[in-house]
Amino acid sequence: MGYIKDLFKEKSTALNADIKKMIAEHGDYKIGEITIAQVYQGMRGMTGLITETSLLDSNEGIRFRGYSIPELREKLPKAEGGTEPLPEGLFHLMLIGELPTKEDVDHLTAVWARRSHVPNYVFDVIESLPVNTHPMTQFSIGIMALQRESIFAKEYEKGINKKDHWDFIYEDTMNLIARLPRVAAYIYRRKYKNGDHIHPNGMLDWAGNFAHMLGIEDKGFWALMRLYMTIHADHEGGNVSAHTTHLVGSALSDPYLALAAGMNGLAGPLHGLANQEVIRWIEEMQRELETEAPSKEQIADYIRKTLSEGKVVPGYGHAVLRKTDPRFTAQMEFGKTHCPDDPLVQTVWNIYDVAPGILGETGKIKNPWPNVDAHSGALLKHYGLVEEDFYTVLFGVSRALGVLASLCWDRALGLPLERPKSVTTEYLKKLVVGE
Ligand code: NMX
Ligand code: MLT
Repeated sequence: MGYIKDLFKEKSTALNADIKKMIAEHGDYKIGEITIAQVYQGMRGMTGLITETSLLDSNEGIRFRGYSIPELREKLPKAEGGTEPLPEGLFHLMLIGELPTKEDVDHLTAVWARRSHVPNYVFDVIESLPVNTHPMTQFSIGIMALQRESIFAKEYEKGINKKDHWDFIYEDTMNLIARLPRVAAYIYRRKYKNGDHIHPNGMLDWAGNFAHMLGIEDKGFWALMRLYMTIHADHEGGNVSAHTTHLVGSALSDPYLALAAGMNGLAGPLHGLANQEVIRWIEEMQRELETEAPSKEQIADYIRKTLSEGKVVPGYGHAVLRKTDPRFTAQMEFGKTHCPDDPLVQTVWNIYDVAPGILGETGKIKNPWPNVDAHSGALLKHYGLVEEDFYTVLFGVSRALGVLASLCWDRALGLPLERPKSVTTEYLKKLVVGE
């Protein structure tokens, strides 16, 4: 048993005991009330899930096991000569609950490199799809094809003790995370580079190797990938991709089935696909205004036009956040260091200067501030990753770290099948008149 697995067993056994005690002593403690409005309005503010890996504060943003993004950029181990955190370190933090040492991170890099082989039949399945199939669809199908490799599914079929579920979910998690960059890079090179594939380099870290397999050797891009893979990994448990992975996993569907389901949610334009939509929206604005660098006045008019057409301004707003997303700020800081003169990056900053005021004026948009997706595409374009319909796949590779670490916790804590109650409007009508 690898030592991170031993550590996880130790931590989860201890938490299991704490939870049993909490339920025994405080099981009836009320943590909120549910209103009819909440039931109709996407369950906003309704606490109904346990997710150990991260916690969101609506004003401050995400904290991973108590650490904010600026803290993680400072404290997580970095690649040799690198400036950004290695996502392996974030995974260790989410799974174990403690900051890793550089040795812990190197261990994970080595484990994932060793487990990263993707069987050829997975590539055959991807090849059977028309090349113009959306990359997120190819990604989800690639993960589904890999499901044949699930150790949990095979062991469950043989018959395993419920106490051991976590062990096989952990094994699948490690194998799946190790394989995802290869699947994603394969889709990228297939779709945009005439199938001219690049072999993995087993000497590189997980994100560095992913950048290498995409075919971008600029070390600034490798740094961006390490930051990108770290900041997109988790956003507590209620977001669509995390919640879906957790829900599907609660049926004891294995990590491949659960992650593919989560990725299908991430592929929606109100969730992860917004990063693609942001770039398309900016490019449409540039085309319409016939300028690469629209002025703030022109941007303001274009935002008003978008709103008047009943469309959303992609990259702005959030279901929970009520301030600028710290993931946006981290990317802005990266841009200020690495590409302050890039016209597209500057346009993103100009939008940031004018959009919140206009969105706020509508009086109905609860959060007029930018989210993570408002910035990422401009940085990717800067380094030559110009195919925006691939951007959500990058988000998905990163998101796997958080949702699969959580799936390990779900099974280690023995969380049951998720099955909330639903009612009809007719039922509520009778309820409010006291029938
Ligand atoms: N542009 C225009 N209208 C908006 C926006 C926006 N950026 N954000 C919210 N609204 C509208 C929203 O559609 C709703 O309209 P209506 O009452 O007519 O149905 C109204 O404002 C109230 O919505 P909120 O309660 O502020 O937001 P909600 O929690 O329902 O939705 C989002 C959150 C993220 C879905 C929403 O802000 C949005 O559609 N943003 C643009 C898409 C986006 O950037 N998504 C990425 C989120 C981050 N991620 O990666 O997942
Ligand atoms: C996310 O990263 O999942 C998004 O910000 C959406 C959310 O938290 O609801």
